[in-house]
Amino acid sequence: EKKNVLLDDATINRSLTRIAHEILEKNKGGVDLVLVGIKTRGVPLAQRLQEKIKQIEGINVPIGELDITLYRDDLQKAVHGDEPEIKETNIETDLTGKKVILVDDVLYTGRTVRAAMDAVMDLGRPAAIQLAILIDRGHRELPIRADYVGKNIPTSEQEVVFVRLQEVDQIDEVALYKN
Ligand code: 3GP
Ligand code: 5GP
Ligand code: MG
Repeated sequence: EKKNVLLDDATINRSLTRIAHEILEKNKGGVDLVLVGIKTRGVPLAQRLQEKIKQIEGINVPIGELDITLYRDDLQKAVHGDEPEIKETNIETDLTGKKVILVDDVLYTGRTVRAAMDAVMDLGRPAAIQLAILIDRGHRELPIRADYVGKNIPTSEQEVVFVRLQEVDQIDEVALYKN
């Protein structure tokens, strides 16, 4: 196993600062935005974006959470075409007319985001749904792309991107593992 550090804490922080600015630019401010983090690590990323938007614009954007995982608990055995399942939604804000920004750590096949869009549409009628992602590792199986990307990391299917965040893992680091 070989480990290759791709992003350190300073780089992650700069990426999130840039994304916060991009969100505010694209949406002409923070009004009517809702950040929705996809568990586990999409949630602290959404919180960090909320904090940055507060610092930049003085606006408190509401936050929600979605829990979406593959049916199988063994990720190594996950097969192409496996459908992610919505386990839990915790979104208190009424999404109707809002611009919903989904936030996740890694974008891969796009199936998780598709499931997240389904869950959001079930809860209301948002004016728009956008996607912010820390790492885009490629290999999409659906016509889905992110509006805001921390870093594009072309990977082989054998490689795994390890995202570790202070709130969950006591360290901020993105690394590429090769088996
Ligand atoms: P996350 O919940 O913080 O995003 O899906 C459970 C965890 O397993 C994820 O953490 C993710 O980091 C990690 N993981 C690593 N490789 C994969 C993969 O190929 N698919 C999925 N769904 N998760 C993966
Ligand atoms: P997708 O549904 O796009 O295939 O995968 C997205 C979800 O699976 C994300 O929530 C992400 O956490 C997880 N995932 C997929 N591949 C990886 C990976 O290489 N590293 C990490 N950390 N998570 C991954
Ligand atoms: Mg994730």
